[in-house]
Amino acid sequence: MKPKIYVARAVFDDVLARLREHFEVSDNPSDQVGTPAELSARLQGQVGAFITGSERIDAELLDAHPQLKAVCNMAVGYNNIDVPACTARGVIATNTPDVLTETTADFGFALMMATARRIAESEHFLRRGAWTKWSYDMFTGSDIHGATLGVLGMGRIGQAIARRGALGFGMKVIYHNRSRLDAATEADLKASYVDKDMLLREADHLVLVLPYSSASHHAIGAAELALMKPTATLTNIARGGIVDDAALAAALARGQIAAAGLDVFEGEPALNPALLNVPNVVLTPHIASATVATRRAMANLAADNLIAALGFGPNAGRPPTPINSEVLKPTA
Ligand code: 8YV
Repeated sequence: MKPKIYVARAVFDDVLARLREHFEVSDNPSDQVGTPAELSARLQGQVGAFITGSERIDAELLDAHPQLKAVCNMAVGYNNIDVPACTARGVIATNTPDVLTETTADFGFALMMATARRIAESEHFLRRGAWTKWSYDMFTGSDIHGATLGVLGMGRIGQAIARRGALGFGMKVIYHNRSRLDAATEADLKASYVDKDMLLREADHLVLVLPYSSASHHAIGAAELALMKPTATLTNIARGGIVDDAALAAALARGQIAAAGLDVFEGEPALNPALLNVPNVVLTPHIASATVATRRAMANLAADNLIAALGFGPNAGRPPTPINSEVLKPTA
């Protein structure tokens, strides 16, 4: 008899078919995001779960399902998974790094540019029929080329954004991260390490690419926004909760910074309504990794992880991208 797994959200048919070769699959073709109780009910008897960032895996859920052996996230960020709780119970958790790096960096750059050059705001103006004449200062924004790019969180995606800024647009790149990059990588990216206050004070365009944790909760709030230049832009493609959205909406409304681009929100898919009332913000629904090719790569990597974690396929027992590899049996 095949082991049972739950695929918590709709996903590509061929990826489901790959999973069905090895497992008895329960899926969710309606793509409803279940409540924690519904997720728990669907996990009855399942040894593996294919999840996305919308499904929360915590100690209570794991305790209710001692048969669960693997939770495989179709996302690089894994703040939806209590990893220590998984590790303590011998449950392998996996994510999907690397396959989305360049796509997500493209989007971060695009959102930063749309924000600085007021693309969404001017399109709304045009669509509502408000364009009657050309004016010298109509929708004047700020330059990207030659400006100072600030990157908060210099992991894989942060570095890919820095590379675009330095090599493609002649930007001066400064960054802040928990740990400093080695000198060779800094030289390659033409990026200079600065403390967080300096990053906030100096950046013309600040992009957030750090993981969410209790330590990064509201890393950008009223005090941090107050340090930024009134001409600066802020782009968040990381996670909701890293920015205090209420403080940001207030700062945008009073012109404390010029504009913001947000792909992620506190409590998403709900939005702080104050953000809808300020014109100088570009809002997108968490789509930074959303190209067909990348979503396929993410889904296939999550499936590879689940297949291997449950002892099947060429990598049986060795999922390619584990988060808590200490749970895996040592190789002989
Ligand atoms: C996902 C993301 O689309 O990978 C991540 O961490 O934020 C996005 O690429 C989202 O989390 C759905 O799982």
